Amino acid sequence: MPKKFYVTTPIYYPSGNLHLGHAYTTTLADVLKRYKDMQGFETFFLTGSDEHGQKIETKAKEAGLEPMIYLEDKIENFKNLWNKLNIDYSKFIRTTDEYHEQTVKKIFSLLVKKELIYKGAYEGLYCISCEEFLNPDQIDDNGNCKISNNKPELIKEDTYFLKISQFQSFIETVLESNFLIPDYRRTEMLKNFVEPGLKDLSVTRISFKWGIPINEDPKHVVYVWLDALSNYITALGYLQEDDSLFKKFWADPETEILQLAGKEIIRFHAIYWPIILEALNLRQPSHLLGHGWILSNSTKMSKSLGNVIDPIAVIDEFGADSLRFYISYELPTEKDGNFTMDLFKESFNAHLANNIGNLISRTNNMITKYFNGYIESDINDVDKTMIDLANNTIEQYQSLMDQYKISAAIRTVLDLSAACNKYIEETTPWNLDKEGKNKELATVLMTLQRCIAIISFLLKPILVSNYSDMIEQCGLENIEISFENLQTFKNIKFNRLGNKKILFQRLK
Ligand code: ME8
Repeated sequence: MPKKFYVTTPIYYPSGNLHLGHAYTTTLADVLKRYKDMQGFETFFLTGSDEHGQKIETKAKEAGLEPMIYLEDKIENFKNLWNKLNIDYSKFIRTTDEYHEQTVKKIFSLLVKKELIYKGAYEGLYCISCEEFLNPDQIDDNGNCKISNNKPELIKEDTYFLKISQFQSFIETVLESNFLIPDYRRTEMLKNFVEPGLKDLSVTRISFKWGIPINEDPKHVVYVWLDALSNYITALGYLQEDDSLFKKFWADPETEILQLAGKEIIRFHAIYWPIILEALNLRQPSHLLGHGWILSNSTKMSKSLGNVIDPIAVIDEFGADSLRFYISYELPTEKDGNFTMDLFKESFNAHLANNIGNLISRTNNMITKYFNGYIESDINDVDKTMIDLANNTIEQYQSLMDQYKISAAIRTVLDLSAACNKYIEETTPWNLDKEGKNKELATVLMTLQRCIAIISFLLKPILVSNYSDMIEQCGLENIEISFENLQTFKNIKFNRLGNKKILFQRLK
């Protein structure tokens, strides 16, 4: 039985167009999904849109449209972006999908039956942009929400509460485990939200309509978090007639479940979501990867602040792979990162053009020049030191990817490529040719060819569009490559080099 991997992104608000921040999380999920595919896992990758709530209702009204009409365009745009970015999701969930709405009602009723939901009244300051009630420490000196910069509204209304407070010690145990990564986020959560004491969560509203009306009291609509978080299981068929995906990708304790979320919503995924799952007697995800923000002029790139980069513009000008590379390599998840066009171009030139592109081009030129594109020698006639280094890289790369450390994994590949470029300088194949040392020349070039195949394969989850060109050029078109057969090359035999195309041309 193949191992199973389920990966999710947050479902994004269609209150505006998606920007680089959304492309960031979704690309990371896609890279990990593709990596697991390469390892032979059976995978499922979920993304989607979070369509209820006051913010969407207001936006639609401003546009003079019914919410569903307003949403059509936006969702088209979401899917268009994922298509352009080569995002290979298995399912796109919309919280307005009928099956999702019906299941959320069932979840609500189940929680009522378990006496984990009760009716009360709420008074507090609500940030519409973040769709959450704010604690005093989430408000700045001017009375604005620290994240969105918007003025919160005073709201006083009847609401149903979820008894979060009852799960204090449960959540302490969850956060003391290795569920939330990186480590330091656990301490943050415990210190800021759990230690002060968990407060019950308001899960319904009555002052607007754009949510899921509950069966028990239809003037109340479930909004944002209970609705949104449930998507991770409703999409798989939880409490529905066909729940085979749910059984396979969630209920099975063997499935590796990874959820990704930006740091501003870790609290919902690391506290409320585990509690909802526990309340429903369901297993926990294996890991929640909480990542930092892409900043723009040292504040969060965000729709409400209007300081966003449009990923479509970057893809149209430079191609999807270059953006996928920048995101995966230059923006490690442990900290906040920056994106400017200058940084983007510098990174592209240093790593893709000057390091990898250059290695491929000079190696292939020499194989063409000295051997007419095909080296006739024993596949084992290679430089052992270099091959050991390459095999080490394969191991290290997998170990880092298994810990979801994508940037560090890519670093190992870039280092191997740099070592190959250095190997060319040291062995000077042009001198070996001049001196008539044909056997040595063949060994050097065969070693490089093998390393390039390894480099290409390891970058396959990131450089999705260029991969086939990289492989074709090095003479491995239609040859099955896997992690196992890369270690020995027993089953990999190079053909004559394929058509040459310039890969990763330097950007001005
Ligand atoms: O929060 N840097 O939706 P949302 C990095 N619907 N990542 C960023 C980012 C930035 N500057 N800006 C956005 C919601 N993101 C809810 C989620 S899930 C059950 C409900 C990414 O449209 C990051 O993943 O505001 C962040 O958590 C998410 O987009 C927020 O998207």
